[in-house]
Amino acid sequence: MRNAEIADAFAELADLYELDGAIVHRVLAYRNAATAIRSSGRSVAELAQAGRAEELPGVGKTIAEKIVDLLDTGEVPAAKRLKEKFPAGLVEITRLPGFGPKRARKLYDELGIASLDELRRAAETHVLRAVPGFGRKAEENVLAALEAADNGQGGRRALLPEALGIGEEIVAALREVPGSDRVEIAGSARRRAETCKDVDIVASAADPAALVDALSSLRVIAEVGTSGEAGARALTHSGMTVELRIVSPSSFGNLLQHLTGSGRHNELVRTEAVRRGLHVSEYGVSDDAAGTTHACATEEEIYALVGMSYIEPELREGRGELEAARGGTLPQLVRVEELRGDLHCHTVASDGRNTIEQMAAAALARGYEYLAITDHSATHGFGNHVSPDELRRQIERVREVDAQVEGLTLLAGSEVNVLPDGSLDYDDALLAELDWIVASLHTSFRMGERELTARMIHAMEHPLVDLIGHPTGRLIERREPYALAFERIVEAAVRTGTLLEINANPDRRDLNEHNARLAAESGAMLLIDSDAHGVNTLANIRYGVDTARRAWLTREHVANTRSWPELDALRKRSRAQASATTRPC
Ligand code: DGT
Ligand code: ZN
Repeated sequence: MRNAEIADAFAELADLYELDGAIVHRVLAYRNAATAIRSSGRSVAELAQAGRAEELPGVGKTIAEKIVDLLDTGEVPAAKRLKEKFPAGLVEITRLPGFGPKRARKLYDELGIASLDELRRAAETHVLRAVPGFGRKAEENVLAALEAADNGQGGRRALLPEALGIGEEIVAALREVPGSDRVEIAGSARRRAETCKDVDIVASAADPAALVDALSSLRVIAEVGTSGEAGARALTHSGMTVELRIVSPSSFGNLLQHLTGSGRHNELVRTEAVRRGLHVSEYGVSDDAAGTTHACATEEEIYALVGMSYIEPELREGRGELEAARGGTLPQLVRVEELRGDLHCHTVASDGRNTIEQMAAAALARGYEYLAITDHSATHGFGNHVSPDELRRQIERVREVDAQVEGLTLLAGSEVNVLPDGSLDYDDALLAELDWIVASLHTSFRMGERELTARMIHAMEHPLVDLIGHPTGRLIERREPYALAFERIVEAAVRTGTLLEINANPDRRDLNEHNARLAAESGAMLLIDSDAHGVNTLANIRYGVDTARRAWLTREHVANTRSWPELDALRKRSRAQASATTRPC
């Protein structure tokens, strides 16, 4: 059973428990476990069978046992029992945008609605508006959501750039409104998660109504649903929900901290506060014994009150950040300004849109010191490819442009396809003429785990391979990672001195934050690349930095925070040379 299937089973179990009115902790526990299982770089089925599932974050004894039950019988017993209690259609309703188990349960109790079809009929015949908490608007929203679901857009989570694009546009506009004070993105977008369900925005303003009016009149906004002094919920034309919340400046920090989440992080903060006799909420930090409430204008004050240093939003996932903040051992996270070059990009020679000259100029404009041109090799399976002769000419052209461009070291590279047997797509003599080699898998990745792992390790053992590109091959929300034994890949990376890429393409973000953290902790060196296919996508590097920050990485862990000579010196080929020259005769 694949991780995604196991994760789906636990996400469904969480929904069922919520339908059943279980306490929120239980529901959250299963949801967190589902997330950890989905994003694990290791086979959870294998871990569970070896009795080691509890090594996963958020998985304790109870959930570990349930995973084993699921593997043995194809079903979690508790889910089976609950499914007998609730019709299957009801679970589908909980997944509609604007719903959730509580509202679905209410319609089930009041009107007996137990399927999407029954829900559609109830909205069309206006029976829905009779239920408290549902009105004319709710009926319209239901029909819109059902239509979106029919078009295959239901329950869709947007990739980070879409959410940030909407969020940054709205924030910029609201900051211009007279009387607006602070306006910030919160929620998953502020934490720079891979995907976002909605865009959360927190603001403070002397005149909240003016802020809501300004939101309604923005071009991106299609309609505003509920709204009032405390904020508004709106929908963009692309179907994204925007939640705007407005507070007084004195407790802006409290609401921002609360709505930034994650839910798990907040829960842990609250638990820690309780140990100190404090209660943290979106309204303030209250001392029950003293009967006082401390409103916090900034998040720093909240963390200070519970005995911690400020925690960056990207770390707020309940992955050890509270302990580190208490102990003063939080990492100094890598920043996008610290990157000094990009070592993976494409030009018109393969499937890129711009020339070498244009890419070099764009890299210079970003302030980079170096750029590697790495077009695809011969057998990558799509677009133009670069034959050995063409590669020789491309190397010459790169050298020419390098001589012309002041202030940028332009490297002649290639993104070489790794063939099914682990060998590379050009012969060694040609590879030796290149300054920089990225090896990636683009074809034949439907292999068993053992073969695929061996294939990648074989490529890593090649003395000229500097970097493995997008090592796990996943596409966010679209394609599962290759069947790799990731721990063995990390071990090989450390042993051979091969760098591992965090590919910053927002569809990939590969390595993901879990694998990148594991790799760095194991002593592997990482490198953040844009994989740009044109001058505009060099800026995608920010999403790779987001992943690196969510993986707790500092500049030390990331090779391209170094100058080219420094990075060059730590490559395996330089090390091999050094040891060859110092070897005694
Ligand atoms: P998303 O929207 O699924 O991409 O992820 P978030 O993290 O943006 O979640 P969202 O929009 O539902 O809520 C924003 C934050 O508000 C969330 O990260 C934590 C906080 N929050 C919202 N509802 C609850 C709740 O019921 N319990 C707790 N502890 N926190 C909540
Ligand atoms: Zn959100």
